[in-house]
Amino acid sequence: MSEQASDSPVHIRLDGEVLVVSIDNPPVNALRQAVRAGLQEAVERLERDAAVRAMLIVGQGKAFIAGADIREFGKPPLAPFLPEVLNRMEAAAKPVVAAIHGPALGGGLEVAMATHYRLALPGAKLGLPEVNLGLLPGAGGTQRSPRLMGALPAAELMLSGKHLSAKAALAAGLVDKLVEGDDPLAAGLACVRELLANGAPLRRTCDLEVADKAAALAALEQLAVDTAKKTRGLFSPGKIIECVKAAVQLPFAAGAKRERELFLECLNSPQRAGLVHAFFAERETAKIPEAKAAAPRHFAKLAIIGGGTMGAGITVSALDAGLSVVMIERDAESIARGQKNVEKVYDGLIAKGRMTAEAKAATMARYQPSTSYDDIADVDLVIEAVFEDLEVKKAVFKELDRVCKSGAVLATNTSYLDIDAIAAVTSRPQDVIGLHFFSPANIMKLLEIVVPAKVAPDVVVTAFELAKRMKKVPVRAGVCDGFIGNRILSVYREAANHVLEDGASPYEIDAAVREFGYPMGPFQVSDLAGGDIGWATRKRKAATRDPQARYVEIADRIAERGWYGQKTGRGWYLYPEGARVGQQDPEVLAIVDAERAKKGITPRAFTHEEIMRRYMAAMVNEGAKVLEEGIALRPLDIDVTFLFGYGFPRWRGGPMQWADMQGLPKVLADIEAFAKEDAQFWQPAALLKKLVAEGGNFASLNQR
Ligand code: HSC
Ligand code: NAD
Repeated sequence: MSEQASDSPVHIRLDGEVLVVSIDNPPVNALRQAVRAGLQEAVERLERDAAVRAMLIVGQGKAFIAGADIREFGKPPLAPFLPEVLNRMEAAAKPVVAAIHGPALGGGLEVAMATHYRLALPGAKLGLPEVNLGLLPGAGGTQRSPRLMGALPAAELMLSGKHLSAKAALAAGLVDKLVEGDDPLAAGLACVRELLANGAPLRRTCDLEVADKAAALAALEQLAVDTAKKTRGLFSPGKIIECVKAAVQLPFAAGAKRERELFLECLNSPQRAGLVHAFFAERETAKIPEAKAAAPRHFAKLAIIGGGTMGAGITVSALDAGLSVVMIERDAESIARGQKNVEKVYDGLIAKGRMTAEAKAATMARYQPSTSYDDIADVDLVIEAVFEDLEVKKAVFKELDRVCKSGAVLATNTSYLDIDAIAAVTSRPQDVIGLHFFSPANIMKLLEIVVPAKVAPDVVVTAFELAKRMKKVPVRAGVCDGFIGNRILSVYREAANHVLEDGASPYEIDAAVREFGYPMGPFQVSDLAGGDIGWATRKRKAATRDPQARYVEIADRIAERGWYGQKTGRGWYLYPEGARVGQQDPEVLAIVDAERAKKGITPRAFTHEEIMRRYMAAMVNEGAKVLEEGIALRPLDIDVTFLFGYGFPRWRGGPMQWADMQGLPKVLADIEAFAKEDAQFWQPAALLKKLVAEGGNFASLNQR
């Protein structure tokens, strides 16, 4: 029987002598203010009600408690605060037990660590993933976890953001007991009754000492050095280690005070804002207009046309999602190579001990190689990944139209080509869609779902369902040259070329971009992907290029020499004997100088900040154009595209979020200043001007 206001997300009732506290805040029982208030009320009842001998906390639905309510960060704080509620709970003179059956993350695990006994059911997932949001555990988690599991394992858990299974949590000392079944209430009540019957003593985590303090401090020193190298530019990891040191060196209350100070520093940092934006944006992109009106078509069997780099990677993704695949290639030799490309991925996993030969055989049993289109008459969905040539793709789609069953979804993995034109060669444009995977397709999370004019809504929804099955992050895009990502990329890459020709070296530009937080700069990326790819695109576009537009020929000069990057041993960098990290090449600098001289350009110096202002202004301006043309639904779709497909630093939230955080007037002022040098390239987007005039921001457009 509920003895509380029915609208409270915390149900408190007495079961015999046990106060059962059930958290009921769907979908994941986040600790919003009303939940904290409910918990506090329960603790007060525990303290004052003589009929209560113990308290049990359980979560309703699929989670125990997934942590603080992330939507509350950045808003004025609302009492009661979790650390105080938990300290009071831990101090209670009667036992408190947590029975964990699903995610117990962040503040959720902090609740559990402040109880006196913790049970875990098979589906439990325990972790302190605050680092992924630019935070640290702020409700005693940095002080209690080292006391339970040891300083180094606790720090590693917090730095990795990893979730532990029930078994792993038991081994780590985070929980006291594993119980079978899926009913946390029954298991929890049985445990509480046993504890009461045995007169088990209270065990307060805050009273424990961290084990082996001297060794722990030495290990933390080393961890701090390693972490600073590994998490370049990130703010909260170093603070997490500071908190763990405090846990080793200080009494609980003093350590918790230090944790609060550092938590607030993290909370107020721009990195927290960027990372929280990324968290929600990643979950929003699947919310598309078509989903309201249509259901996905059934699919179980796929055809992949082409077994090259992309076709093989997509095949692996499909097989890993439990789907069956018929791969089609041009001839016997090509299909043998295609199959080898697929098997290479699994053999790599076997070599690393991450797959067994039996599992590979079971997976490959769902794979069928073929050189005949007649073998795909019964497939539900086709993904074409042949050469990037419109005529070749049109020929393939004519074949698909001929052989595929009615209602089959026909997708192309083109990077740039006009999907409306591809759809038009079929008798069923309503079934044709773009599925733009990124390389390596079995690893990269981004999937641009490109929606041509005539496609049926249920095909779009099917594509999103496929993304979900393949564990990809889908982004809805419209048809244009390069869709969202590659279209914007080609513009800021051009801005980088301008800076190169005007005076910065490729090595300075790469360094500036890395300093901003990217793992690699654009010239390193070009060397990795192969300079021939961009060269081919430039040649394809040469006929339609505006002769008035500035064109930087330096990359062509490099490619003409056959310097395609890593695969040829040199590109923008030198890669002696297959080295993967390039060395600066004086000959490249000489080519750059010669090209400048040819155009009469006197090179000037650029600071890293000046380089990035141009790089980012070009990115944001083109992003705004992509939005005003409806190619992207919302700014967050652009952000997610860059976070998951282009290595944009997650802690900056994405380019549009970055622009909001800079202030749009500042970005527009930069573009207008650059336009004085090159008015054709730097044409401010109408949407950007409108937002600045209205005092608006991109975030306001995410609410659609
Ligand atoms: C934290 O806990 C800080 C603490 O240290 C407290 C500090 C207090 C200090 C005070 C000092 C004064 N909040 O992912 P899904 C939504 S930080 C709000 O699709 P799944 C999500 O947006 C937090 N909403 O489901 C989505 O909404 P939609 C640490 C949250 O089954 C829906 O739930 N915890 C939310 O694939 C379903 O989510 C974390 O970082 C939250 N905490 O995965 C855990 N969590 O339907 C973050 C989820 O409207 N969450 N939502 O789109 C996760 O990792 C995953 O969501 C789960 C479920 C594994 C829980
Ligand atoms: P690739 O050259 O590695 O593979 C293409 C394969 O298609 C070859 O194995 C070839 O034999 C096969 N093929 C050609 N014509 C065929 C036909 N008529 N029938 C059956 N098979 C045929 O190329 P890739 O890098 O895998 O690119 C494939 C597509 O994916 C292109 O449209 C490309 O733009 C796109 N794409 C590539 C990348 C990338 O980084 N490589 C990223 C995203 C998208």
